[in-house]
Amino acid sequence: MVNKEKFHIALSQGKMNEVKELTQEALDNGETAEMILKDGLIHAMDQVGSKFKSGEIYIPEVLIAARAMHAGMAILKPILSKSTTSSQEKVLIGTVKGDLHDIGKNLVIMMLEGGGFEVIDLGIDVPASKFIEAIQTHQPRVVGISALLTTTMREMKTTLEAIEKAGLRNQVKMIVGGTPLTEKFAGEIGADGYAPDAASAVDVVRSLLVQ
Ligand code: B1M
Repeated sequence: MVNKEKFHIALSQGKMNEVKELTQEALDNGETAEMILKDGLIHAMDQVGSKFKSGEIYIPEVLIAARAMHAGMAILKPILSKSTTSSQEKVLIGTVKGDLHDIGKNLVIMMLEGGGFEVIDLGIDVPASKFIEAIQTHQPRVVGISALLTTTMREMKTTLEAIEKAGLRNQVKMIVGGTPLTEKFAGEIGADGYAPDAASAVDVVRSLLVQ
């Protein structure tokens, strides 16, 4: 079993090497990458989020925890991104303008790569114009947008509208995700799909491609 408490202590203290060691140790003990992610890294980061919300900790602490989370994710990346199939389908993905959160998006990328997709990562704080430019350059079949803030959720609608206005909406399927989102919101802004987590994002992308 993944030692949730150890992960929590190491991650919340920003101990990158310790998080790496715990991740490797769990793998060596036969835990799956998915379990380590869920019960180790994500569980610990959720606790950091709760403390941040209640004002027990501040942004610097969250940042060092995020850095430690990335260190653990780097150990899991080769496993999660290891694909046995190659669909050659391209997925373009980015965190919406005004939003700097990228841990969840990076996980979605790892899972998609593991699912055999070629992923083009536009990074964080991505304006609609950059999505449009990248669609024209890379010609993806699917575009994914991530948002973690209630304030940036609205920017997703702006991005979808801009893609429509540029005459590119019929070329791509759009999937959105991030903690504050719901299936209902995704429908309201005109997205084709919504995924609550990284694993289901792969299923949603696959289902959009057969539509
Ligand atoms: Co921020 N932050 N943060 N933060 N932060 C949240 C999101 C918050 C919920 C914390 C809280 O109050 N409890 C809160 C948002 C409140 C709200 O809007 N309702 C918040 C806030 C307020 C802020 C600031 C405004 C704080 C401030 O400045 N006063 C600020 C905003 C900066 C900005 O973006 N402009 C800010 C800053 C930061 C840091 C930079 C310090 C850091 C980000 C570092 C980084 O990402 N590199 C940070 C962090 C780490 C968090 C929390 C603690 C953790 C987020 C995370 O990485 N979770 C978060 C609290 C929380 O969520 N518990 C919080 C782990 C990750 C695996 O989950 O990102 O949900 P998640 O991704 C999931 C799914 O959502 C889904 O799959 C992923 C994997 O399963 N998913 C998709 C995500 N994208 C998807 C896309 C898809 C499909 C699925 O398709 C395209």
